[in-house]
Amino acid sequence: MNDKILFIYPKLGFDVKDVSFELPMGYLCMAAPLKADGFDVQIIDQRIEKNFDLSLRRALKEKPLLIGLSMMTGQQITHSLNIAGEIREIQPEATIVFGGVHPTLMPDQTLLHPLVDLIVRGEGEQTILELAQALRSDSDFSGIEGLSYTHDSEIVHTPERPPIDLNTQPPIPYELVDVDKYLMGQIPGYRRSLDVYTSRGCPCACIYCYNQSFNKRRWRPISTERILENIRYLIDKFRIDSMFFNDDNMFVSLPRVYEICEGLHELPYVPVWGSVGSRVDSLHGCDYDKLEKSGCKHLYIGIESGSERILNQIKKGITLDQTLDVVRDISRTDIIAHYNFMTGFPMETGIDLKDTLDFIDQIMTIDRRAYISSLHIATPYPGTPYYFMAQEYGWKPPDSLEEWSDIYWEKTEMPWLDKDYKRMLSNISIISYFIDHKVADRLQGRPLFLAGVWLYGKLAGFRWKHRKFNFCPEFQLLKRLNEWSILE
Ligand code: B12
Repeated sequence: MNDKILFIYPKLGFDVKDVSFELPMGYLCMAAPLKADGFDVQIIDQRIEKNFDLSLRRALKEKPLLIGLSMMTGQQITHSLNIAGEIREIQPEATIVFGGVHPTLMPDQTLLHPLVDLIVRGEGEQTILELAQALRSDSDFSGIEGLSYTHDSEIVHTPERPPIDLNTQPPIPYELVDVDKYLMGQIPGYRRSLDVYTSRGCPCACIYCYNQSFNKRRWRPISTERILENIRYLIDKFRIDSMFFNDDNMFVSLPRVYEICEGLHELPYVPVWGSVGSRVDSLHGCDYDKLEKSGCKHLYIGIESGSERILNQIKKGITLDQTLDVVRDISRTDIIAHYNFMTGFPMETGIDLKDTLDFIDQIMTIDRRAYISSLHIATPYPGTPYYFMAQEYGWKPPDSLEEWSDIYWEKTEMPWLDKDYKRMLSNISIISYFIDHKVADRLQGRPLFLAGVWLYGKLAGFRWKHRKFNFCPEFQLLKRLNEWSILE
């Protein structure tokens, strides 16, 4: 009986060690129930593997029962399809299953691609287990929830699978990957950071986010006990000194966050931590003392716009006053806040843009240590209300799966942004890298780069202060630096 499951994590397109090499968490989560049921799971990460082709060929020799490939919207689609093509050439009879955010949200168009005939929609843990069991016993899989496939040239979608119970999943088998290769130094002074999840989903309605379709605005916390067990394991096994909570929205319930914070003190030692998904409305009134005492160092907070009108239109659910309260509160702590902003919505006027830039200045005046995450142009991703809104403003979505590979904020053509305006927004994005300390903080210990960044910071500061964003010939050089992976 063949019980080999092979998961391959395709490159993302922006693959920089220490910056974007995060654990293939989707695969690790799916491997947990598979392993518990006796399946032999192998994970190959194209970003990490020195000789990827050789590793792939070796793994295929074992004739896996099922091969899984992930797809996030963007370049990962091309890499995923290239790998599928290679597998088909070597082993035409292989069962290849695609999963992840993109196939879940665009199953019909994805299935039109000749290399795709089977998709797992949504959370994969239970669906892949049932599919693997069906394949192992050579039985029919048409009764399994959460699948989309082609049958006699017809597309079939089985009913949607209800969300899984996150608290009854077997422990995540991290040892299936070489964890050392994923340890990162995201917090200055700490080199052994990994991602941890404390919940899935988000109840909010932001129009640019995948959550409304993917998680149906449901928020599901993992029990504090399990979270702490997971962290204890990461400490014991991999000696992590830091961690990033990568949830969509970690702070939905402050009492739960405080409970996690208190629990951290019971561990052999407390790793410092950051959180990627934090909202102003949830943080409003937060007891930061509790967070700091438990090792909190960084919080990423989505503000998106300095225009109340735009905040309302994108259904962000926060106000500028609320935001300033949070900025003031955090400025009194040692926590570094990363404030995220977006630009380029079709309803955004020059005045809204100016309001956003002015608001950023206001934040930086209140909190001189705050980081401003580089401003990106909002992108109409599948499954978001913005995907439909953008079409009302004349945006044409890609006609095929391959074309989704080119959807990325810098590349995507938006009819409401003329060439010069779009270039200016891209320039603002690059300049915003340098208006705070974030790049310099990351470059501690690399004096030559640091000097260059300090020097360019002066020019960027001048440009920012005088809003001179149109003619920036120095960006060719900066693009090269980016390729050398020193920017956040
Ligand atoms: C970590 C992360 C990253 C990492 C990369 C991930 C990695 N492994 O290294 C980094 C930081 C590099 C990254 C980059 C980007 N990301 Co990102 N990222 C995430 C984040 C926060 C967590 C991903 C994760 O591990 N989730 C936990 C696991 C358990 O969930 P999962 O991966 O979805 O997997 C489950 C299912 O999807 C399914 N599944 C997944 N794969 C497969 C495969 C098979 C075969 C099967 C059966 C099932 C299956 O089963 C899994 C278990 O239930 C998500 C948001 C989120 N909370 O998920 C955004 C998210 C995936 N990112 C997103 C985006 C937009 C980006 C960027 C484009 C952002 C940008 N503007 O630069 C870039 C991509 C740049 C590029 N081209 O390289 C979007 C994707 C939208 C879309 N339509 O695809 C998300 C959803 C964020 C959002 N709110 O919109 N990201």
